[in-house]
Amino acid sequence: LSTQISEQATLFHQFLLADDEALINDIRGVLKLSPLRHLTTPSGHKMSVKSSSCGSYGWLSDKHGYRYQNTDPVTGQPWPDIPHRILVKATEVSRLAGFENFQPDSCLINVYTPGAKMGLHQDKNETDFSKPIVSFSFGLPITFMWGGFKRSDKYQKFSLQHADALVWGGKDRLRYHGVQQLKEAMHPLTGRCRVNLTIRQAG
Ligand code: MD3
Ligand code: FE
Repeated sequence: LSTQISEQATLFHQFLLADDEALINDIRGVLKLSPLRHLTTPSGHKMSVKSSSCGSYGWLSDKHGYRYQNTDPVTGQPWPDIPHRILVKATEVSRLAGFENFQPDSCLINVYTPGAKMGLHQDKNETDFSKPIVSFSFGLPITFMWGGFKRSDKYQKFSLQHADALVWGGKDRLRYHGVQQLKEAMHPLTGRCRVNLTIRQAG
């Protein structure tokens, strides 16, 4: 079952359900090597999500700006590899959405606890906007905001739920998007949090 959000954005409901526990364990393995941390925006605000990355490039935000970097500043080491199962599911779902030749080299892990949110923004630190982005959601549901090409454009709301996969690219690649505050609740696999992966070809 899938929902066509826009011409080049497709939400595959519960696409990851058969592999949910294995995928969550894969993420736990990454987080043992590169732990979650709060990033700071260039303006000096602490982000409400906690983040880490895996792959050749990890996304960072600090007082110097937003960028991708090939080492984790916490460990001084390269980021952990993207777990094979995550790569397989991401390339499989991107092909279903009509994007061939997607070779992910970066996976941002964002963990939301109740109250955490992400305001409307564009993802534009990647080098090739013709490549899609794939997002995986686990645990508690959240309300996703799907906007236009200006921050002030109206947005539509969709629920992102456990084991959902979302793929977008093409003309929709630079849309403003975000998520509303996570509501207090408990999920059997993740506890009181939501885990979001954004899988990208950054370099
Ligand atoms: C549509 N995360 O990490 S993922 C992010 O659910 C981020 O945690 C959100 O935005 C989350 O950068 C949304 C789905 C998503 C991501 C980027 C998009 C949808 C998008 C870019 C353009 C259009
Ligand atoms: Fe984003």
